[in-house]
Order: sequence, then C-alpha cells, then structure tokens
Amino acid sequence: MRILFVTGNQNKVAEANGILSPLGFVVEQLLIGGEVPDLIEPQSDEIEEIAKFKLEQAVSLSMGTEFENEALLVEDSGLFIDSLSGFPGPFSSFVHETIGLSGILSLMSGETDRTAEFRAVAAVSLQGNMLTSTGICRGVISEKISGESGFGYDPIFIPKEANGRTCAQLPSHEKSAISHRGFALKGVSELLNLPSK
Ligand code: ITT
Repeated sequence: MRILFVTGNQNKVAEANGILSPLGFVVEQLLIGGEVPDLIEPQSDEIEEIAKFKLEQAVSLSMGTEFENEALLVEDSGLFIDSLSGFPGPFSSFVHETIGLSGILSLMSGETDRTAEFRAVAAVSLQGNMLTSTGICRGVISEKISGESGFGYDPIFIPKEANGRTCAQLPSHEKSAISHRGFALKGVSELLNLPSK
C-alpha cells in the first residue's frame, strides 16, 4: 500500500520509508502539481492538534486530484526539554531555524537535569477515517554537538538506549528502532492493518 507523506522534510520521508517498507508500505512525498502543498501550521501547544489540523488541510487539497483516495500522512514532531518546561516543543522548527543547536546548548549551560524527549504524532487519513499514533523517545541533551547523520536536533540528543551516542551518531536503522518517529509510524501501520479499516 502506498502512503503519501505531506511534508517538506525529505529526511522524514527517508526515515518513514526505512520504517514502513519492511511492513509492506511504500512512502512517497506528496506533490500536487509538482509542489509540496503549502499547509498552514496552526499555533497550538499540542503537536497532536497541529498534526490533525494539517492533515485536514491536506485532505481538502487532495480533493479532486488523482490522490484523493490514497492514504495521506502528516507527522508533527518536536524536542521537549524537561528543565525548560517542555521548550522548544511545538516551536521546535522555529527555534532550530533561529537560535539553532548552539542556542539550545547555551540555554542548557550549567544545567544538570538534561533529560528530554522527542515526540512525534503521526496522523493518517484513509477513506474518510483519521488515525493517529504518538511516539516518544526519552534521552538527554548532550554537552556538545556530535555526529553527522540524521537532521534537526539529532546532533544534540542522546536516546537513553544509545550508549551515549547522539542520534546523529547512529546508523539510520538504529535510530528508527528507538525513535519517536519509529514508534509513531509503527503505531499507525498497525491501525491501518486492522481488519475493519
Ligand atoms: P514538516 O512540518 O514539513 O513535516 P519539519 O521539519 O518542519 O517538516 P516538524 O515541524 O515536525 O518538521 O519538526 C519540528 C522540528 O523538530 C524541526 O526542526 C525538525 O528538524 C526537528 N525534528 C523532528 N524530528 C526530528 C528527528 O527525528 N531528529 C531530529 N530533529 C527532529
């Protein structure tokens, strides 16, 4: 089954394919008229609300196109740092583009509680139904930027199962086995496989 991922982030598409292709799905980026659909990102404290709102927009945009009967996927994710009361959370994209990784490390300077989590909410629409699943990856914020792979906050996030390595130091299959995206996407794949769907 093909799933059309509504995202501007090619890294997410590649990770989603790595996670879902062994489960029998093919993930492709949704392009309408050759362009990534321009979705409004609502202001909300809840990434689940953001994902659902964006999926509703994507469904509307797909109406009347060749994609209207296909499974559409939106995924909203973010980094939630405990000692910063969950910041940057829903503002992760903006914070990454503005103060960046070094800005986060500065905010954490001298902080001994470095615990944090990545969260992802995957929302899929298929034939009028909307299915959602959340994935969480607990870990800590590193003291320095390390690693070359992955994207976004990967060079400063050390998952608790990763033996001290940041996500950017993990091969992609190792990251996906423990990542927020891995758990969220496996969750929706199970819902898509339910006999009633
Ligand atoms: P779309 O909204 O177009 O899907 P995006 O990159 O803006 O793409 P998000 O809003 O979901 O995606 O991501 C929020 C921020 O969190 C953004 O800066 C990402 O780079 C970062 N992020 C999300 N997943 C991540 C991951 O697995 N590893 C590192 N950073 C991640």
